[in-house]
Amino acid sequence: MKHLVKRRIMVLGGDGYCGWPTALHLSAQGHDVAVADNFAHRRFDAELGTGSLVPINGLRTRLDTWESLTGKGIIPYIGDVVDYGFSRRIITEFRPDTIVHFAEQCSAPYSMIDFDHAVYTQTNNVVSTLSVLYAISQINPDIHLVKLGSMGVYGWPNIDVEEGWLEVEHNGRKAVVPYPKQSADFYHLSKIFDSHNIEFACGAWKLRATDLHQGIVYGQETPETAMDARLATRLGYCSVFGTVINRFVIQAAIGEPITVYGGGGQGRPYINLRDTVRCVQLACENPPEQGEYRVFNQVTETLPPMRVAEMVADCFPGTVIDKIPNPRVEPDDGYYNVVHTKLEELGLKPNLLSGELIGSLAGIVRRNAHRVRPELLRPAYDWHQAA
Ligand code: USQ
Repeated sequence: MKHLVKRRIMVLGGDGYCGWPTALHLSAQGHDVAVADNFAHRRFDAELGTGSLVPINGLRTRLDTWESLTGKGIIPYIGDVVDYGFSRRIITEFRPDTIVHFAEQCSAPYSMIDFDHAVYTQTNNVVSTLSVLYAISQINPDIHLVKLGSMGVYGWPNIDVEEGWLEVEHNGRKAVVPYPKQSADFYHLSKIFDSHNIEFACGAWKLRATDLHQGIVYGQETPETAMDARLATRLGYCSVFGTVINRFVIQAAIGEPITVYGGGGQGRPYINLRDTVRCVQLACENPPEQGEYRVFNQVTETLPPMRVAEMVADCFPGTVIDKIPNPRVEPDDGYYNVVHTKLEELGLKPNLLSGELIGSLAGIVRRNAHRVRPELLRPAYDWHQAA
């Protein structure tokens, strides 16, 4: 059995959908954990009138509950990592050996609302990563940055999506180059800029980083959050913050039609929340060499949205699948195949979408069905035109 190297891990964005369960999971594994958050997602909910289907507690209550149940303390830092002074302060104080960076605006539809939301998304995301890169390089270049990227940075090329790099032959010469990046919205473009900035900093300043290109996360419970209702993580269901599998299960469980955008015929990449927290743990516990920029495709399976809709509908007889005009600019059909072996080589055992997982999510939905505002289920923004 592998001996645990106890690490000091700071989770930026540690109050969010993925960040909070990740912080708990790392703490449960025996690591010393701190979280930093500026509560941006709670502000987006106030701005748009959206919210979590499952009630969520404030960070203080969450941390106190975790400590009372497990005896493990997690240190909170409240602030914005876009602020370079804040980034420097928390790294100096907590002295992490690993920083997990989730602290970005996470929604493609949010980034496409209008000019202000596009500018906010790109400024917030790109500058937060620059701030962390500069702080690491100035304070302790040995720190391993584990950065949440996105599978959406690869677009939908008509060839296999490789894990970070592509071997090309051009005019008789061969090279291994970063896999071409293309994207369909300003949010995913921000992740592309992040990747280039991180790769540059690893080369120029000899930092070490893992870029986790994560697929579409679904699910709401992990073993740690399921210990107590006060530890619950958010479950978005609106068209801006709800991710597709969660939305389809919520729609079907409350008797609303499942909204497949366009034809829904092309594959998309997915990962269960339980696997997200495990992947981040594996990345933290197996750091790259100094100066190395590493890419993992954090995805466990690919399915077309229409196939997901059918799997969900099979669990709820009588469910209507409603193909509605696609508010996004994205292909409806075509080849999509993703290589994702590196995390499995490190020990990930994927939880694949199944009737059982759909059923357990549906149970959570039914307990909170009275909180759904059905009008938030329909797409609110169209990105065929600049607003
Ligand atoms: N979709 C539907 N019906 C719906 C909602 C979505 O057909 O009611 C379709 C969309 O058209 C899209 C797919 O489902 O093709 C996924 O949409 P999504 O909203 O679940 O996910 P997306 O906007 O791609 O973004 C999400 C997360 C983001 C993360 C990304 C990973 O919000 O933070 O980076 O998944 S990935 O998609 O691999 O880039």
